[in-house]
Amino acid sequence: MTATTDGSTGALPSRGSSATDAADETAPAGPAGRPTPAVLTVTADAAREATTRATDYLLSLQDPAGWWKGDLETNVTMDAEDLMLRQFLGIQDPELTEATARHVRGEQHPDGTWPTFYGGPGELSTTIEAYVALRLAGDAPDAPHMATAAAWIREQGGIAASRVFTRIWLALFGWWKWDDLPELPPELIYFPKWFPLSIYAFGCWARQTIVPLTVVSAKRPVRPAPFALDELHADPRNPNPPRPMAPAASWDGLFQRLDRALHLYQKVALRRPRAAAMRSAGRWIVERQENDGCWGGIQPPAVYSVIALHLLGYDLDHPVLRAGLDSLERFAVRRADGARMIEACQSPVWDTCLATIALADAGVPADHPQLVQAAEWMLGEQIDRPGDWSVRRPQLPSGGWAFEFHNDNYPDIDDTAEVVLALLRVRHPDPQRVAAAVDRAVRWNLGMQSKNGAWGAFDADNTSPFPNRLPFCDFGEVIDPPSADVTAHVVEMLAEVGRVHDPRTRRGLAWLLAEQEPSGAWFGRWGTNYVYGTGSVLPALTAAGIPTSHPAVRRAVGWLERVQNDDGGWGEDQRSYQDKERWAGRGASTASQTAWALMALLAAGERDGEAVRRGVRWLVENQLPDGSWDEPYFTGTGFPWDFSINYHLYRQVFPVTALGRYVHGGPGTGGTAGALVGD
Ligand code: R03
Repeated sequence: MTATTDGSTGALPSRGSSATDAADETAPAGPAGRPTPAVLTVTADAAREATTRATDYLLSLQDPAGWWKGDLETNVTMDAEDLMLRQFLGIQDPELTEATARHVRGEQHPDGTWPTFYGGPGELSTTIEAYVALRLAGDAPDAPHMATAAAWIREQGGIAASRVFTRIWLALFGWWKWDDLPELPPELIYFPKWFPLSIYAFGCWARQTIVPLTVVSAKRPVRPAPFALDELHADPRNPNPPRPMAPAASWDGLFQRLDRALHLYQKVALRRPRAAAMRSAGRWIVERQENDGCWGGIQPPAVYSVIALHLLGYDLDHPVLRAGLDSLERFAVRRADGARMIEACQSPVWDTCLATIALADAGVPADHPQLVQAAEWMLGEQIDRPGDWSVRRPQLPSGGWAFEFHNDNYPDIDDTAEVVLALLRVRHPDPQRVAAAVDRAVRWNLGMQSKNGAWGAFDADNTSPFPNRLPFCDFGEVIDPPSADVTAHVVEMLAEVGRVHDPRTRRGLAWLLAEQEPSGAWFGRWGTNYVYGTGSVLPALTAAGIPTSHPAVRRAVGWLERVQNDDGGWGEDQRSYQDKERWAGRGASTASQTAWALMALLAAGERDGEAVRRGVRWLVENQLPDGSWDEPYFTGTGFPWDFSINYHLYRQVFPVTALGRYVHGGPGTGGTAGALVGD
């Protein structure tokens, strides 16, 4: 379906004078191998044409059911763990194994390693898990690609230096000792919700993963594989050299000694109470299985829940395990060459609300059938029952949205804010229904505000300092504290529903202003990194009435201008999470990050500035003939540095939003949208 971007005959309303007097310049070369227009003058015409092509492309991606969903690309531990799970359960499938192995092989670097993001360095645990997967697929240890990988693994310290999750997988096959892993007692399930190490003190993803792992850790299963992994030890004679204990007076030292005590307890634990704890954990797990069989819409709880329930006696053909295994198979994506890639999770709600905002801001009419269909689908996804979040908010009525197709237990504040912003942009045939849904969502998000005035992603006040101290927690984040990007999305939502003066909005705004870094940027928790944080916050500030002349806005504009690349784009490498001095705002230009910077600058009133003109030109020059953009770089964040995501729709939806706002103005450019729902 081809849409003109403003529903008229295609001639868009002329813009202000600014973009039409852009100097004619010969465009520098675009991406290698693609013809660059002989002379590209970035004028309103070029931007408008690019917007129309991109809008038509994005519209063409919508599913007939009304949603959008881009591949959610992460790293090969997802694929490796799928093969290890099948091996452990004895449900290997030769065709699946080979298709998965083909994907894993294809991601290996020439130096034998596997990275966690495009262009990133080899990562030890990822490389170990990929190596094991290929051994399970039949690759010989003396094959060149395997021998190179094994040599690198040994140089990095071998299995002993890998993360706990990796060593848990290896312990399932006897390749690592359970005694050489941190304890996770199933009695954890009994801790009251106010206890600092209650399972509700953990982020929701960690909670859903740890509960099943307490069962696995107590059961200590070993199902030997048909080969050893001695080649992965730095010293096979001493596979697990003793690690120095931290000083007893330190938190780490305390928790290491607690772990030692738990190891002793594991040996003497009374059978009946422990069995009762494991049964409680089993019930907790089954109660949280989603309608489609998954757990939390993400891979880790699903794989560990299937293993835990199997160890508790559930047969593989038990409806719960059948549904669990089927849900994991739905995370498999077949690439063009038949290779099979496993997604860590899926993002249809997130992709659909972002696509709707993009298309509306790019001039697609508010009553365009595809936007109405998207709104209809989103309305059907609103969650109307309590989840784990209600442990901290027992009186709060539900009304949020989750990230995935099926994840009623764990709606998130970010998706809820963005879905509201999307719904406000669509003229739905039943406006009362939309208003009621928006009202429930706004009340839920307001109710989920943390004590400090800001918002986390899945829970309120999920800030306990203790979970991070556990020896088990050596990967990713295990708590869900408020972040600038989520808080900004909520403040922008509150502004657009007419709650600018609500004291809770003002507290969120005050928190954002206090969170600004000395550089002028904001940290990005769920997107990479400072460009994402700043791109989220500036539109929120101006939507909430902060003038573009405000010092905080001016400092952010200055930072964005300083980090703009010579080619006019913006990019920020994952290394920004490791070394902010060197990498904050630095990296190869990408479509999504260039768009985030433009969204920030447009919100700051910089539409006529040089930085915006150069950024728009970068998007125009790097757009492909079909209206899309390439983006091999990972610009999404699961866990800073540890787990990066390439949301395949980001490279489309954000450039459409940025170009749309450049061409049309409107929300996010200092303009104000109509308030649908008042106080
Ligand atoms: C930006 C969007 C809005 N946002 C939604 C973010 C969802 C991001 C994907 C979540 O996927 C996960 C993958 C995971 N892996 N490992 C863990 C994990 C969690 C979520 C994990 C890490 C440590 C522990 C438990 C699980 Br402990 C691969 C709000």
